Amino acid sequence: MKKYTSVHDVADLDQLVEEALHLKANPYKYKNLGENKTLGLIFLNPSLRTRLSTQKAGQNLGMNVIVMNLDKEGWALETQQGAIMNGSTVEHIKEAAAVMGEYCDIIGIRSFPKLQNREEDYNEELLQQFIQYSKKPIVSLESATRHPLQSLADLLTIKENKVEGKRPKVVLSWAPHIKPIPQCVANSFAEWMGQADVDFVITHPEGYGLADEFSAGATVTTNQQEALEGADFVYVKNWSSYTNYGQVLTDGEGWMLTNERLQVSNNAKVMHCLPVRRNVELSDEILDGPNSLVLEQANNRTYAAQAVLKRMLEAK
Ligand code: SN0
Repeated sequence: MKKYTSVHDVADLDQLVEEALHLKANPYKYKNLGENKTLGLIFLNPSLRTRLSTQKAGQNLGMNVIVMNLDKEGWALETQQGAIMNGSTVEHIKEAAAVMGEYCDIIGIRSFPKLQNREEDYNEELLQQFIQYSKKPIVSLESATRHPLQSLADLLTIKENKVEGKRPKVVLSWAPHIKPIPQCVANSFAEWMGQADVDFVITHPEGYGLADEFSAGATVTTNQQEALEGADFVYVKNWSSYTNYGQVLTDGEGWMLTNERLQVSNNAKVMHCLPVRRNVELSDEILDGPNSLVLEQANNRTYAAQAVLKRMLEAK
């Protein structure tokens, strides 16, 4: 595997899931695979789970791991081709990515969308330039449009918790938030569920439809109760509008999931990628209740990352 930026980079999804579950059971089996190899993790935005789980995944494989908070510790990066750099940017991504490529065997990069210009964000300019100029395998640690390590961990979690022999009903349910949030996690989850053996439903208020390329094949409804009927898994997530790009269109009154709302479900397990705003996105009663899978999802982040890094190390 030369890059891991979306589900489309995975040729055999089932096998990757199996591999991650195998690593969960045997985390140190390949502890020599990454000997004398360097994993560089570059962050342009905050992170807790992605940083720690990907670092741990690299270490489990015997890699040296270096982390840089490029937004705080690096020079201000220029990404425009042909820019006359007489302003606030100090270093062009052409040199920055190329230099990191010299130091690292695999690079992970996190860069959120700016949520100002849809075309710019959805072109994934920063990620594409990193791939081009670093010349090294790139793992997305959440890009402008997707969060593929999260989605792989989510798929592992569903696989571990589903009833054997039953095709589960999985619902992605929009949740309220206080500020504009990227579509990445929702896009990515939808894209992965589209490839998984599940019945997939997305529910959100008017104006929150995801881009067609992500929601294709899903049942979409603005009636949350209807969506929750018979659900086995409910994935809770806020995102800002794609059509009115980056806007918050509603305060989302009534959309926060509660046990009462879940009564129509099939005793659904509840998922969230974290960080979660308690009692805005999700109620305490659910997060602290027996059906929450949020900590197991976070735990599975390590093995999702480890499976991806293992494949990249083996490809060399
Ligand atoms: C990010 C998102 O894409 O939803 C990262 C999730 C892994 N989440 C946020 O930016 C939350 C920020 C907040 O203020 O709650």
